[in-house]
Amino acid sequence: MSRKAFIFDLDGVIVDTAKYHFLAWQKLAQELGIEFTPEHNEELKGVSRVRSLDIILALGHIEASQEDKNKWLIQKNEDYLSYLVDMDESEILPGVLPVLEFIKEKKQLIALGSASKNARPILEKTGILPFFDAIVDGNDVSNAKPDPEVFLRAAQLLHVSNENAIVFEDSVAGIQAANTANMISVGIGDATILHEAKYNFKDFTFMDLAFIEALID
Ligand code: B16
Ligand code: MG
Repeated sequence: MSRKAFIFDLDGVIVDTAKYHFLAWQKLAQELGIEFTPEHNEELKGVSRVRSLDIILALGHIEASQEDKNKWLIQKNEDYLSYLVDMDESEILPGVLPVLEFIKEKKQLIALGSASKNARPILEKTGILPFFDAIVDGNDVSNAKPDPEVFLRAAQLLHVSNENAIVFEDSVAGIQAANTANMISVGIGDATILHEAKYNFKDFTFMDLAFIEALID
């Protein structure tokens, strides 16, 4: 029996950082005179920082120089990081810790597969960094989801074949990336939106540990 790699997305799966991304993007949008709503924010989930700014500028029909864009990207990230200062283990989404603990108990492997360039400090602050055997984040990949690069790299680092990898994702692009990589995709969130996933759970509290056990056997 070969070991399995359980690959977790970060935002929307382990922690809800979307609310902080929203506040930081909204502040910038306001300064630029662009209306930016929670509905717009949904479209930024799992999307890289650079691409997110392009989407927001397009909403306001603003064409900007690279210099301005770089300045706004730095400003947004500084605002975002200010919301993370007090982050601790209480921000881990319900049901995640028991799943991480169970996977470790069963001597299986755990990786992170996130678009965020702030993934490491978030794992550190929430105290779950030691669970991870490999971390692949926005600093390591050049192709964003739905390109499978982030998950392929994680499986490679763990020396696990793609068929033996299981991906937990809350974004449509992430589910598509997992499917393209021939990995088992598990949608966390709205099953209607994530209908391309092989399995679906509203959140980790709806996931029985028997589900994880069955994937290992
Ligand atoms: P950063 P994930 C993604 O994280 C977020 O969902 C997305 O909203 C964000 O723009 C992206 O990370 C980049 O984050 O600005 O921290 O580099 O869902 O892939 O874990
Ligand atoms: Mg996500």
